[in-house]
Amino acid sequence: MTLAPADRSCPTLDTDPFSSEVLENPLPFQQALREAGPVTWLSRYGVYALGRHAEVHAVLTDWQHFQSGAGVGLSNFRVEKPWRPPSLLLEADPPHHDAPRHVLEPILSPRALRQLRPAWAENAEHLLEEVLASGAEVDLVASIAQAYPLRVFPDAVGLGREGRENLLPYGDHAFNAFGPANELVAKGLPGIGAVAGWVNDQCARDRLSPGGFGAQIWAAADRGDITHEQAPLIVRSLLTAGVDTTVHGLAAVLYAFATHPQQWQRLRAEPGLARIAFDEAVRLESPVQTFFRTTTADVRIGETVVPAGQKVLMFLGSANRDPRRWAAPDVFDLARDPSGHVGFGMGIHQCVGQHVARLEVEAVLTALAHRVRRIELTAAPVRHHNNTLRAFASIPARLVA
Ligand code: OVM
Repeated sequence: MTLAPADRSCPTLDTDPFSSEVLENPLPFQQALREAGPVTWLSRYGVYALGRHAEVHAVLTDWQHFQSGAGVGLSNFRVEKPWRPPSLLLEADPPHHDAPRHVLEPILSPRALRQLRPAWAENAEHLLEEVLASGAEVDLVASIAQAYPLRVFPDAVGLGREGRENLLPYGDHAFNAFGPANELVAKGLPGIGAVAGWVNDQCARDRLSPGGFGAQIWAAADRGDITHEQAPLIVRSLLTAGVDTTVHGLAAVLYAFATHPQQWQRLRAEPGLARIAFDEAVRLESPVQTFFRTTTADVRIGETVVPAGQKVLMFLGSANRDPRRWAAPDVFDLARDPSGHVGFGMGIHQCVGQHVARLEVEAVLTALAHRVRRIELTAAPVRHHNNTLRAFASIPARLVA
């Protein structure tokens, strides 16, 4: 049986966007999707897909017609039981979404993060010294992109020392689980019970050290801003969304500089460009590639009427390279204004942790800009496939001090 759209005039693509071929290089599929029209039926999964910036942006900012409460993955929570209790933030709509969001926002705000900056900068300098001392050639993924967030972020949440290695496989599985139940999901299943058990245990009040993000979430429950039942699930959101995303964002910006040496010289001359560099790398690489919404009513997109209750897949990475929105979209360019990219989403669900990510990446890039003249690839980078994330397994490189 091939699934057909309700509205026969809607263009159709039969490609599986979660196949290993597309995950290895999604750009040709994304171009075909953008060129097919403002909305396209994906026959393989029976969902609508958006690849252009205008429509992705419009859907992200219209939570009334495009809900998250039925899940932001392929599976509809009203039909299928989710693999874990839904996130109170990501997989919720107003009004339920709002109290958790308002609790988390000030805890992760630029103002609140100011006190972390000196320690995070020092931490980045220490890590870089270790990396430079470790030898001529390094894997930028393991030695920096994974190592740095795993040093600073769990401490900021207030986690103990034991078991932090569970964070990466947990996040990797959570992001795979937004896609279809393919072999990437199957590969995570045998270990996920133990990993998720550890993550859930860390969300309890007595596991979280005073002053950290986790303890601040519990303090909000004491004030009555959220319930004590909600608190551990909001801590869980930090542990789900706060590690792999930053790791792959850092890898993206390091890869971008390794492949654009003139831009690296520009950053060295002007380290204040570190934040622009990160946003430009998030635009170009889009570590989070896709999210779904579910229509709450019949809605028109372009010429197509999408019926109520339909899943709509937004290709953030495609919107971020849409030539209708960006000049020379495939070029990493510190001279451009990358604001308006949808790599962190847009609207009420826009990444609440983005300031944490920015501070981490700024610390690392600033340390590198002061110490490293050149970042040179020494072998071909290897991609890590995930149903939602655009990621690297390894980026072999030489850092020339
Ligand atoms: C969550 C969450 C939020 C954003 C992304 C995400 C796995 C999860 O609240 O658990 O991806």
